[in-house]
This record gives sequence, structure tokens and C-alpha cells, in this order.
Amino acid sequence: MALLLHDYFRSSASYRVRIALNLKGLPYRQQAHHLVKGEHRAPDYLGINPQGFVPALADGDVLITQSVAIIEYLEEAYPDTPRVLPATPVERARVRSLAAVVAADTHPLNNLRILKYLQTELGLDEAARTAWYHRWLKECFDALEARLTAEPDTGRFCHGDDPTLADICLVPQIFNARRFAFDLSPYPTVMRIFDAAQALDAFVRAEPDRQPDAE
Ligand SMILES: N[C@@H](CCC(=O)N[C@@H](CS)C(=O)NCC(=O)O)C(=O)O
Repeated sequence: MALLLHDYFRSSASYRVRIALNLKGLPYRQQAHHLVKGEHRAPDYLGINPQGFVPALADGDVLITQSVAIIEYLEEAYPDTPRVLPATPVERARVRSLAAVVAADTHPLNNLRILKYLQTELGLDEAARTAWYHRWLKECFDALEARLTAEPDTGRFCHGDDPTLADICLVPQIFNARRFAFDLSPYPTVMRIFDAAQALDAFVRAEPDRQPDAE
């Protein structure tokens, strides 16, 4: 089997790639790197990804980092698999734009190294760190709820009736929100789409607690 995913069960960026691989029916092996134990900063892993992030995907001799780049690679390198980007440039732009609300503008503010920095360098206590986390989740979900409710291309999923990159980014962000006790009740459209995604085996199998390294 050619595909090897470097991941961690709780990593939402890795979770995105697991969903995409499952939707595409591409078999893959996993190699876990325990983030809390700092295994992603070990020299051997920095040789794979000098940024010290999971995920990274090895496809034979090809090594790709950054979850959205990995998913777009899979889309292009395996064109006979189910698509996670729609057909037209306008539709693809909408899907990428929704995905970027999570992947570009929210997740980078709330990942492990930022939370560690707030704690160890800025001395913020747990309540302040949670307030930070919730602050950026609120901006994210307020914007997504407004867009997904108003825009006519929203369907059963974020875009139409099939899952796309936008849903792939949304679902792990909702898992993060729940883990940090963020109230999702003001977001009925977002949660309707979440429920639609969770009805699919490809999303369920990618869940953090179902991974071999889950604790
Ligand atoms: N933009 C990157 C973000 C990757 C990322 O932040 N990964 C997190 C886990 S979700 C990580 O490895 N964090 C390590 C750290 O913060 O020290 C992607 O989409 O792949």
C-alpha cells in the first residue's frame, strides 16, 4: 500500500485528510506522532516536516505537508475517485472559501502551539485560554452560519448534496468546539450539515476516538 499518513488522533488537520482519504476510498496506513509528548518535534519527524506539524502524507516517494494541499493533491493525483471539489471554477471558489474560514482563519489561532504559548509565555490561566479559544470559534461559526443559511448553493452539505472540502474542514472544527465546551446551539444550519456528514461512514471512521492511537 503506497499511502502513509503521519497523523495524531486528536489533530483536526489530520482528521481532514482521513475524511478525504475515506471519501475517496483510498487505503492508507497511519503513523502516529504524539503531539502532547512532543514527538512531532523529534529530529526524525522534523526531517519529514520541518514545520513540526501533522499531517504529512507519503505517497511512495512523494511527501506532502499541509492538509488542504494534501487533499488537493489527492483530488488531482487520483482523478477516478469521488470528487471533493465541484466542477466549475465558481463552485470550487465557494468551497475553498468556506474551507478557508476554518483552515486559514480559525484553526491556526487555536492549535496546540498557540495554546502552549498563551500558557507558558504569556501566563494565561485556563479560563483565559478558553476565552481565547471560544472567541475565534464564535467568529468562525457566526460567519459560517450566516453564509450557509443565506447562500443558495448550500444543500444537504456545505455545497450541494455531496460532501466537499468545506465539509471536510467543518466537521473536525465542530469536534474541537465540543471538546472545548463551546455552545453550538446558535448554529442550526452548521449543525444540520454536521449531522448529514456524520451519517456517512467516511466521516465516522475518521473520528479521533476511532484511530489506532486514540487514548
Ligand atoms: N496548516 C496546517 C496546520 C497543521 C497543524 O496545525 N497541525 C497541528 C495538529 S492539528 C500540529 O501539528 N500542531 C503541533 C503544534 O502546534 O505544536 C495543516 O492544515 O496541515
